[in-house]
Amino acid sequence: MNSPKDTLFATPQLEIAGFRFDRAVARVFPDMIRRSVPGYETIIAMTGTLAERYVQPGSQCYDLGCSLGASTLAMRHHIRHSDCHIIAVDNSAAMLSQCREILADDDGEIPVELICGDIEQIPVHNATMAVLNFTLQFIPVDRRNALLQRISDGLQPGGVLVLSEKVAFEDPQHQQLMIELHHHFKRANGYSELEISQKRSALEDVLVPETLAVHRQRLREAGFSSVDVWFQCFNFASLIAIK
Ligand code: GEK
Repeated sequence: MNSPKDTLFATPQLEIAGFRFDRAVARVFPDMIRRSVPGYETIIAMTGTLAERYVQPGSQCYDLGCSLGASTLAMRHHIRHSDCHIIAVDNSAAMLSQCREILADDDGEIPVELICGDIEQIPVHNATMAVLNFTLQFIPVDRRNALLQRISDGLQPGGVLVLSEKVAFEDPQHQQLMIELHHHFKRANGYSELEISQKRSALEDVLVPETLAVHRQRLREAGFSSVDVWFQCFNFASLIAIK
């Protein structure tokens, strides 16, 4: 997908406000996420592979924090049953309106319901697949258990949750190494030191990473019987959790 270049943090800002998913971000989002998240494109492609395997006839799929609908499109084009339904939710009106345009140009046959709303309020039922692709990290830590419990309760036995997150590490030396390697990745993708440091400040307290151990335990407590990492590059990881 061709998208305008992300230059949002290219010029010095006197005060860095907390990061928000507004129109300026929605406009450059595909470029921003591709140049910032190592493995993003692989994770999206494999979401399609997982949809092919896990989505059952007559069931629902949820893309929670859908942004411009990349995971929705991956599922839509790989689900093997025409009687399924995808529910894509985001609370950014700017993201949703652009997502709506992208979906209008897509020829997939599976119906997609777009909801501008809070994923903490959306009922989940009769699901065989749910995707939280780099979204849980924006939910306050003390509310993450409740959200995962609701998703687990709404999944059929055998259903899958794909949870992708920026993660933290207990070992301070390893944590520092992962941050440096991630910054190297961003520099190699054309971001300047100023852009990297201003974006980092904007995400402080907005995006809160946790360790993989915390994610695994939370998923198990929410009722997932099989939980493990299927993809990781530096401090970005994706887990498969089977109900
Ligand atoms: C992708 N999954 O391309 N309710 C609904 N949406 C929310 C909430 C909330 N409480 N909090 C944050 N969001 C996408 C990428 S981006 C990841 C997801 C990133 C939304 C927010 O508006 C944004 O669109 C998305 O979650 C996170 O696969 O930018 O790092």
